[in-house]
Amino acid sequence: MNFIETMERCKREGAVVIGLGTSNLPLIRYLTSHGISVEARDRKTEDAIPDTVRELTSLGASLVLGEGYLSDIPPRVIFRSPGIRPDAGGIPDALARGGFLTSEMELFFAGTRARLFGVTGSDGKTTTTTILGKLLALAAQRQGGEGYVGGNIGCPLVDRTDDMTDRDLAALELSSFQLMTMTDAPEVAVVTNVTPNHLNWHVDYEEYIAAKATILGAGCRRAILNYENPITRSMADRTSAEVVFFSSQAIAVPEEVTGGFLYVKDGAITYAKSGEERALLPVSAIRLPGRHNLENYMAALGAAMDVATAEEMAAVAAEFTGVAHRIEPVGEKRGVRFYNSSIDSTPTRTAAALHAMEGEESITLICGGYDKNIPFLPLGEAILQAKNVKTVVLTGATADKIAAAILEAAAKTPRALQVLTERDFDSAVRLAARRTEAGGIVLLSPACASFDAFANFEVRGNRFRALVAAL
Ligand code: UMA
Repeated sequence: MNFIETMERCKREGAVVIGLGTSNLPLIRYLTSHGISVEARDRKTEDAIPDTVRELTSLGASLVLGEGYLSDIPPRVIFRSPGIRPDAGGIPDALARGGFLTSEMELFFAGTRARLFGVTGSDGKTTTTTILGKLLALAAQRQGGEGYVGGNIGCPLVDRTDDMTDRDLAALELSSFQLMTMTDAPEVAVVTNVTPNHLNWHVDYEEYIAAKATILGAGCRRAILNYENPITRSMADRTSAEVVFFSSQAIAVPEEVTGGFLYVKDGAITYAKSGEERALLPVSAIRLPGRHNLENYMAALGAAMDVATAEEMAAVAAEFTGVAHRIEPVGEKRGVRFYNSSIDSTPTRTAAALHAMEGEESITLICGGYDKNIPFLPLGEAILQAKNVKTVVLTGATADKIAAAILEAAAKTPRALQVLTERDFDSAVRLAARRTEAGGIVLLSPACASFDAFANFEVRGNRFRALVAAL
């Protein structure tokens, strides 16, 4: 259904909105402002979300809360929030009876006049989207429009739909949860890389990969794919869009690449196509550390290169020093420096953070958190390979699993490494501080989500910052 058909049906029948969080509250405001009556559902009870209940009641929404929130769903237009599986509870039954499943993001895609640039991947989404958003903002302003940044990064855009014009450019971070049921793709799509993640939510790794590949579906005109990741490389076969590969490792355009290719040549990120080359940005202009950030820049530049100028790319690189909670320096005590990388919720993110800190002498790593059933052996291996990691302090629900993975990896690559466990987060941070000598670093890079002890990674990172300040 297109935007007008969806809105018309909502106006006739009313809409059902399931999940009352960051994505769907602005959606409900938007729908009700268009005269649509909303039935709002969530597994939480009224006591857990009193402010939300008050607001929704004042907007005239009816509420179905707590146990049974997925039963007897009326067969109308049904909006699910990203965290709710499309096959949860009574959703399939409502669809079988004529309901239509969609989402805040899908309605935004259908309704906006802005040009859409989507970014997905297991790691690097937020930084790539942030860089891309800055490039698009400069490019949009030059043409009299506005740049927007939204999606999984924490900012829904549906309530801005009506204000947008075709001079606007939007950078969207899209998660597998959002993409899974999308039928539209953005004009330009980036897949940074794909490694196992969210395996406690997706049925299996195949479903996760397929969800990510949705970003390359109908409507996508250009795909920016990581050449060094086998899964994203093979995604070129799953799209009819023009493919541009990027590689942080290639020293020349590989023979089999026939389309566009981004790589580092003579110290600059360079775009090569059909024998012609264009230098986009000197690598030395990038102010973020590590190969993964070079890749984030390549992906963002590849996505923006038709709208942003080389001057705009240089201006963004000169100004951008990183995203909060991502290898963020948060203080120095007794000669020990503390870095908050609370956003690292997967083993690959932690491996990337360790990679970025290669030049450091001595690191105490704080690791562990909520259990998403991700295999931890790659984390164990990354920790053992990073010779400057002298101590690991394990915390949270996954502490024992990570300890076992480190032991397993150590059987293959033995070396001296102190592994301590302190289940409570605050005590773990204090222990890490005590065990680190002047000149060393304490790095919070949990390799896990935060939900075992915190509302989200930002709360965890802020707690870390506060604990460091109080040391
Ligand atoms: N809920 C249910 N039943 C469920 C799941 C959730 O009733 O089975 C309810 C919860 O009680 C809660 C509401 O739904 O009240 C929350 O919805 P949600 O968990 O779907 O999340 P939102 O608050 O709408 O936030 C979502 C993203 N969260 C998830 O995908 C889990 C946010 O990404 C995103 O910033 C926001 O939309 C923007 O619109 C967070 C995230 O962790 C940061 N994303 C994952 C990641 O990046 O790894 C995918």
